[in-house]
Amino acid sequence: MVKLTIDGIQVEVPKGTTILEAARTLDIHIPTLCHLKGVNNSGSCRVCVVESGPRLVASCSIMAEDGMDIKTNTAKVRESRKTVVKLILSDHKRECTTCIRSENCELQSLSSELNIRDIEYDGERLQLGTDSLSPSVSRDPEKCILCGRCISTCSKVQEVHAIGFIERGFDTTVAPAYAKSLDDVFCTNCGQCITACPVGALYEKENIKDVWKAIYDKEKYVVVQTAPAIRAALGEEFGIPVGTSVTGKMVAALRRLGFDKVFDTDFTADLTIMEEGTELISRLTSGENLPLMTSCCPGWIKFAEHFYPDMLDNLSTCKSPHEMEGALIKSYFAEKMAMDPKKIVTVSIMPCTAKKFESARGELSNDGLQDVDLVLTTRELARMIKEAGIDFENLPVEEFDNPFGESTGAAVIFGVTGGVAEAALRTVFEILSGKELETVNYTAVRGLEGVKEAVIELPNGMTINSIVAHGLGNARKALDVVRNGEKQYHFIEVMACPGGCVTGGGQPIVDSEYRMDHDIRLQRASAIYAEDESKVLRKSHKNPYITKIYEEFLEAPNSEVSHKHLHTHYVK
Ligand code: HC0
Ligand code: SF4
Ligand code: SF4
Repeated sequence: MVKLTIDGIQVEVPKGTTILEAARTLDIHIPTLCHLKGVNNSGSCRVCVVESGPRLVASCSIMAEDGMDIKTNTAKVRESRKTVVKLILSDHKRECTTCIRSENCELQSLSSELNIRDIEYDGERLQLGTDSLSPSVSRDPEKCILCGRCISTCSKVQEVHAIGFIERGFDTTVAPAYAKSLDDVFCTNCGQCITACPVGALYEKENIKDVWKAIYDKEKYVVVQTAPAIRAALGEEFGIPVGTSVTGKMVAALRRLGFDKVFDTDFTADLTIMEEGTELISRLTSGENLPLMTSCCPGWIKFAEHFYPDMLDNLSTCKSPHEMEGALIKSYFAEKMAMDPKKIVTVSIMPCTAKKFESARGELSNDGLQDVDLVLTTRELARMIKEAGIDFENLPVEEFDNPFGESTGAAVIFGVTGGVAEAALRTVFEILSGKELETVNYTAVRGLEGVKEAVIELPNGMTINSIVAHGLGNARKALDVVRNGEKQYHFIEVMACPGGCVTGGGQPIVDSEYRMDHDIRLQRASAIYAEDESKVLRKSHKNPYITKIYEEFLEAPNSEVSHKHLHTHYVK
């Protein structure tokens, strides 16, 4: 332990605690900008400076030491912080009223908090233009404040290294090497850089106008579906606490926006378990292409295509659940409604920016029609609800439409790391053993450890070895073990985003100050697990609508019809 004084108060903290963290134990607020807990503590912006004796030091990166006398709120400290923020603002494209991050911008809040009213250094600005070629992530370097939070996320957490600092001095900017577009480099479209960015320099490619246009078009029948993780986070955009599930209000809001049907991606998550579970059982029997790797995360798929092309045969051939649902809406559902599938527009609300890229992939289509036409992130949906003047908090609770509205607890946990593995194990155990599971929860695959292992012993003596990785840096660690033949596994779940889809690149952006004391991955996951626990049915194979769709249309898991609509292939 070390003892120090902060603003005249004595405090004792464990060795290795930063001055910033030590101050927080006394409820002393020090503003930050480049700091992002667990990701970036470079101390480069100097907003968090405090006085330590005669020196000003960056409290986010300097450790507390015995005998320190720290002052966090002197005239010198305040002036220094103001100067730093004014210099950042002097080179910033200040269009706050129309900025995508207006009211959710850390620079805007900081400027207000420091009572900055005039910027005496206003001068030359970089004129670089926006990179909007990627179908998922747009980049406006004129709003970038060079904090490096996105770079640390892409390099240290995701280990993709798609972006970095380029050029020097005044010309420094954050971009892919040689100032290429994000569309021209090995970016996985995960969008984790967006949720790390404190300002409006990185944001999703917006498709709101396309969706309004489809809704207004009288000739079109517009069908929406929502991913498991949306319900666990959408409320945050309307001031509802992090970790609150808003499923019924979300359905009500979508109806009021004018969608003709409101379906749940959870239905096809259950269907994925039937298809992928059957694939696992047949690979376990034949011993071929093991381990089976999950295929529902498009960030992970693109990462595998770029960095592990030798392992693509291990991927499940299942399309991701929302793509399966899109395909079924334009076939099974269109047939039931006696409707021309060309008139149907399928819209997916996803916590994910990579789903925008995925939906445009040529192979995710049938008879010349894309399975999913448009993808909106949770943030874009919130913007539409606000634009329509809907009072979200006071909406009634409504139910999804059928035939794609019923789901089990196994489906909703897809939204959190370990969820796909847990859902698959619940079903595969019962099918292979012919016995009812006594404990439904597989806790070994839950939680935030980067790579989790679970060994499932079946009553017939068979063993299934699984691993679960979340975040692409962790995926690398897991895959390298498999590639080097160090260990044998049967099943691998990978989700590109740390925490899984609940903290996907399209989810509401929570500021770095809140994230210092709360882990939003755990908070949103708890909303998902509570929804699972509240369901009467918690295993995918028990969903009666799943039984029905096999009887009426798909025949059997992995049948020829299901392959036509529900399966895909990969690009080496
Ligand atoms: Fe996910 Fe999904 S669980 S990838 O993270 O499988 O985006 O929420 O919708 O499709 O179901 C995202 C979330 C989905 C899909 C499902 C899977
Ligand atoms: Fe890196 Fe993901 Fe951002 Fe692409 S989207 S630059 S891979 S963090
Ligand atoms: Fe998208 Fe989920 Fe994959 Fe993140 S983990 S890229 S949100 S599918």
